[in-house]
Formats: sequence, structure tokens, C-alpha cells
Amino acid sequence: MNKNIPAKGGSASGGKHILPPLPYAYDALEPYIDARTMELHHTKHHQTYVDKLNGVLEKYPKLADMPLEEIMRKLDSLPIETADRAAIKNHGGGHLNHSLFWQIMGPASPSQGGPKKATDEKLIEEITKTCGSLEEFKKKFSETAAARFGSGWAWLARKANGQLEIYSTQNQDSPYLTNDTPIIGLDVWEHAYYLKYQNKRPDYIEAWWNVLKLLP
Ligand code: MN3
Repeated sequence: MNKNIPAKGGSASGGKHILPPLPYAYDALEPYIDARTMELHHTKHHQTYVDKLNGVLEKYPKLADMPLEEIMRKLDSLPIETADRAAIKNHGGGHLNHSLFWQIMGPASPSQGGPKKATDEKLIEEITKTCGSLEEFKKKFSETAAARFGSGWAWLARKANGQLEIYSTQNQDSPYLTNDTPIIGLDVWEHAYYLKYQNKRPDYIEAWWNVLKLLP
């Protein structure tokens, strides 16, 4: 088995984590997310999280076979030095969060094969039940993303009890840290939108719904 092929969710098995290839071209999300932002975001920002995660995990060979999601869930109880715990939280979170982010988006223009929605009827039903309607969900999620002070993410995540919840996290904190499973994540770090939208985060959020595959 090739040790460099990550499992779904950005995990590695018995080896180093690698940058997962984007499932579309850098310009595929134009005009909503520009190609230059996508390229920098993927090849520089995400790559750096992967490299730094690998750097710190080298010190803990016993964790080499543990899926990253599980490391996150157990982070507080694993025998890891304090500084390394913070590094794994940041860079492991960055790797997991971005790996999901690329997967849930898809081409916006017909020339790139989009808009190809991968809607999940069961999820839509659950969201509707939880929020009243898809529109209400989008409104609440967008508000949560806009209200995150500084850098972070907005999430739709599933709690351990099965309930869906909308919230945001700071920095690269992963929902797995609180034993939740992320379903939809939106990166609201400035590096995700600054070239095209500058300080106008709400405009980026509004545009982003066009490239989210999971919902109509
Ligand atoms: Mn990012």
C-alpha cells in the first residue's frame, strides 16, 4: 500500500500526510473564487499546514497509524508535549479543514463542468427540520461566518448525539476537537478571499454559496 495516499478526510495511514489534489482546476470556481486565490490557498497555505503537521508528528511515531480525526478527538488526553499539542491542533486542523473545504466545493461555470450539485436529500431534509428552511439555514450560517472575529471557520457539524449545529471556530480549530463531525465548512480567513473581496467578507460569503456542491 502506498503510504502517501491519504484516506478520505486528509488522513494518512502509516506515513506522512500529503496535500490532496484539488478535484478541479484553480480557475473552476471563477468568478466567485478567483484562480490566484485558489492556487495560493492550496499550494501555499494548505501545503504549509501539511508540512508543519508532518514535522511535529515525526516526534510521535506511535501516532503514525492513528487517523487525524481521531488524534483531534483525543488531543487533550494523548501523551504529547504542550507546544506540540498546539501545533497539531493548528496544522492538523488546517489540514483537515481545508481537505473538506476543497471537496464540498465544485465548478461554478458550465465550461468547467458545473454547476454540478451533489445534493444530499437526507441532509437537506435534516437542515430544513433543524432550521425551518434552506434559506433560514443559509442566513444563519452566513451570519455566523460574518460574525467570526478574526480568522476562523463557520461550520455545519453533527454533534455526537446526531443533532446538526451551526457554529464557528477560531483559527484552524477543528470540529473534531469537540467530538463533532464537520459537514459544511467555510474558511473565513482573509487568505481565502482578500485578493478578490478585500475587507468585504460578507460579499465573499454570499458568493460562496454558488460553489457549494451540497445544497441547491
Ligand atoms: Mn484557508
